[in-house]
Amino acid sequence: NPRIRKNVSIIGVPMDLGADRRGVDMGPSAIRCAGLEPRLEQLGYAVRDEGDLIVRRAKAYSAVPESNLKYLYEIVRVNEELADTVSDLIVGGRFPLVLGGDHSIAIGTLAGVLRHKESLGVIWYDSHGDVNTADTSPSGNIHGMALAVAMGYGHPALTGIGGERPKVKPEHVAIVGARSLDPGERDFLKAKGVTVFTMHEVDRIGISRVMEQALEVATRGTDGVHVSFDLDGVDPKDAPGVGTPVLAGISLRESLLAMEIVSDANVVTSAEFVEVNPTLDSQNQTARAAVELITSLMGEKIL
Ligand code: 4U7
Ligand code: MN
Ligand code: MN
Ligand code: MN
Repeated sequence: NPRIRKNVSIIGVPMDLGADRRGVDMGPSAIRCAGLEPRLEQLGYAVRDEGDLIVRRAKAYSAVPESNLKYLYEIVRVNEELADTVSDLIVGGRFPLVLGGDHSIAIGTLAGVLRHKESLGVIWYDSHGDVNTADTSPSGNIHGMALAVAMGYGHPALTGIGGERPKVKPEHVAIVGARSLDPGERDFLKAKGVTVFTMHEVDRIGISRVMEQALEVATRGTDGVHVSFDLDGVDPKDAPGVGTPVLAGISLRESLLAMEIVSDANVVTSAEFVEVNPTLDSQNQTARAAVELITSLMGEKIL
């Protein structure tokens, strides 16, 4: 897999401030416990675990509810650190693999990658759109705003993370698996021209054609593709350990095929796997699913 670098760095971000349910901060630990590092080593990668960033507890902070952006300033601080970390790893020739944590950490990951890319494609695998802003969000939870921020929409404290750098362009984004969009998100996605493969398209044309088309969107005119994988994109039967499960989703089998198709395209520059909540899981099933999805993305073949 030539685009994916030989040297992989795992970065844990035990963040749960962007979501209402506590517990997603334990995601990085659960994914490590499911055997991520040895599995990547078996694929021939030189893996370095960079450990976890430090995230302060929710109790120590005010949610700043009047701005409809809960825990704004601690989320900004962590994402600035994440952007710097990811950027430094890329400079050092390493592939950044970020483990969440809630999806607000995509803001920092993408900000770090975009210091090195003029034009980055994004595959956003999720049951949600994550394109709310403070004005449209029904919850004030920043994990539901991360993709909008990455495209440059939202509170300046969020869109400014990582400093001056290109933003993700709507025409280079493909959302896969959407089945829960807020009214303001529908308007936003249509107005900006973001490509959305909802469950309707997955059912109609199948996951393999969806992924081929998503790759077309994310590679046309770009110099790399970032995969942002929210485990709630997968059906809750296969991934029950997530904070905001949405029924009738993409099966784990289809999701593994999706990652294999992306892997075969040799375009991936960076990835994150987010929203695993071990407190809602059973037998670490969702973290184990995450490990299978990661190894598929990183080129594992059955035969
Ligand atoms: B996730 C929601 F209202 N849209 O904004 C919101 F339904 O990263 C959910 O995809 C956001 O898990 C889910 O709060 C964020 C809600
Ligand atoms: Mn998400
Ligand atoms: Mn989601
Ligand atoms: Mn373009």
